[in-house]
Amino acid sequence: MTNSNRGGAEPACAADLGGIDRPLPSGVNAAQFGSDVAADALRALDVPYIALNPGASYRGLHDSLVNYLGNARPQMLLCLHEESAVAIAQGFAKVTGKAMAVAVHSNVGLMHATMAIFNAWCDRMPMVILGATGPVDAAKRRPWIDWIHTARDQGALIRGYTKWDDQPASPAAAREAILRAGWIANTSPRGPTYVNLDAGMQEAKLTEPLAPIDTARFMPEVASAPSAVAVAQAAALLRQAKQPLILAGRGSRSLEAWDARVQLAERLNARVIADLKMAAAFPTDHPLHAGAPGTIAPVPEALEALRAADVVLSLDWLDLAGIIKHAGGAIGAKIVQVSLDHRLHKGWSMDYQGLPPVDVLLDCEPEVAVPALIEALGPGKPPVVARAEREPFKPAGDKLTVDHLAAALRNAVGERPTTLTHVSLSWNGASWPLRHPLDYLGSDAGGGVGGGPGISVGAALALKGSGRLPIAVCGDGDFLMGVTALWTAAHYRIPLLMVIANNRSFFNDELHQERVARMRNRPVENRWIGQRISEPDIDLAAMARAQGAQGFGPVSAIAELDGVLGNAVAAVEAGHVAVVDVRVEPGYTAAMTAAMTRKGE
Ligand SMILES: Cc1ncc(C[n+]2csc(CCOP(=O)(O)OP(=O)(O)O)c2C)c(N)n1
Ligand SMILES: [Mg+2]
Repeated sequence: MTNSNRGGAEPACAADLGGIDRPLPSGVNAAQFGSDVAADALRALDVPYIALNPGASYRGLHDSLVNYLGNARPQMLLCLHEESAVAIAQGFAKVTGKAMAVAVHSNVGLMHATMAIFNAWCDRMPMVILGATGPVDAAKRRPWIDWIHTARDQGALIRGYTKWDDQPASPAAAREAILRAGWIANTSPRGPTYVNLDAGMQEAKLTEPLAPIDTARFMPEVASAPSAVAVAQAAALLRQAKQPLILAGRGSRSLEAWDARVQLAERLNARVIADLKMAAAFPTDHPLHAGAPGTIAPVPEALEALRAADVVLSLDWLDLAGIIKHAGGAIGAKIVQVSLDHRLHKGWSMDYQGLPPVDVLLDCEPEVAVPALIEALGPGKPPVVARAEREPFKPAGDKLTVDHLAAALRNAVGERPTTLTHVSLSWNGASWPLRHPLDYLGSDAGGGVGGGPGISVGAALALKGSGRLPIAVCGDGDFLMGVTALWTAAHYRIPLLMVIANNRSFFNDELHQERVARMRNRPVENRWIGQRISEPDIDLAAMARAQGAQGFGPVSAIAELDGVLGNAVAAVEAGHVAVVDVRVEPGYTAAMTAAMTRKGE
């Protein structure tokens, strides 16, 4: 029973980008500068890529990556904005469970990166971010530019939502810091780490070579396990439960772990709830799954199952106190919580959510707890829940909605294995059954709009060559904020299908304005002002084409959807990035609309 710091599924593939952006041979094969040592340490982390936007503060490191490492292991992924560089690393980790690297320019580059780092932090996704400052030695600074781009305690900008940061003062300390950053980022609960490299240290010539070290010994496997007593207590509660319920929360992309969750649910005959804030964790069309997965609020069927439960097993559910509140407050059930997340909680952001009541805590990852519980429970009765056939999903009405978009998209992909790398806020969990851990990768996690495109490019990179078709469904607001991530996908030939659920609005906030208007007895008709993205309508397909992707649409009629989406799927299968602008009617699912417009909240 161990938690592995190398957790998560293996990368679906090592995408071959090797032919892109090849440097001339430099003939350099020994570390000569501080930044060469940092580059060596990065290679020791075994990160395949480093997503970056360049800057003079790390021109030393940049040179080392190109002319010392030969732009391989890690290979540079040039990004047009730091926010997409970090989002790409988040998407990559969502698939692989592992950190890749990111490099951002001194203070201003890091400032651009902050929202995406927050998303990755809330998502518990590992990445090693390299930044730069200085020269810290003021005597070595160029006038003006080096001064404005030097900041004291730059890590303070992101310390509230990173696991660890450092500003090493020598090449030996930089090597140590980078190894530690990789080790901490990849150790569960995972998250971003930041190493800030002094420009002076990077550019200084080594006075003597650094003594070699066995880098693997500095990143030991981290194992933690729940106590046998706690496992026995949890199993005893679950064994005598009449109406057990499993909250299928954060987990790895491993198929073995997925199968074990299904086995446990069937052994217990437990109802299961999943949620679109988190990646696929349980087959959503399994007869034990209660209702469709929601986003802002669980669907009524899920809440009924929770209210009826006498024992709840939370498999690292990200807001256990929150779902109990959704169910009306105190619930009668005993609660078993499986999570390591409390080890990560800090004081700056409240992303740790409410403090839930817990009767037994299994202080480990669900991947460790589930097999332990299956073993402790021993063989049981066959499931008693009838395997009733569910009604196939049918979009309602004759106006083009996101439900029509989803139905046509499923039609267009047919039996191909797909990964939803991102879905819009308007997405209906009922429209797309999730049957494999890679079927859906979860949300941006920090609620930072604009993350969808970059996350999807990173996920598509990790999936390249795996046989899975990556599909991003983005809101128009999300697309417009993160749109330049597309260029990186086009340049590095990363196939990706992106469909825009284009309601020509920051619609989420129309609902908020409606609620305020209702509460204040003011005209709800005005909810669109300061929200609607029209007059002029933006040509989203042209924005895609401008960056080397194929652009389709706008599609405004249901009858056109099948043909256009079919062509877009064919383009992605031919290796392209395809973006489809679908003009949908504004609207969210009933459960979400009700939760958002409820009085008094
Ligand atoms: C960076 C950022 N800015 C603003 C918001 C507030 N916000 C939440 S959802 C949303 C609208 C997003 O629009 P879109 O992606 O088109 O989705 P829609 O609600 O229209 O379906 C906004 C502006 C946010 N969460 N993050
Ligand atoms: Mg919108």
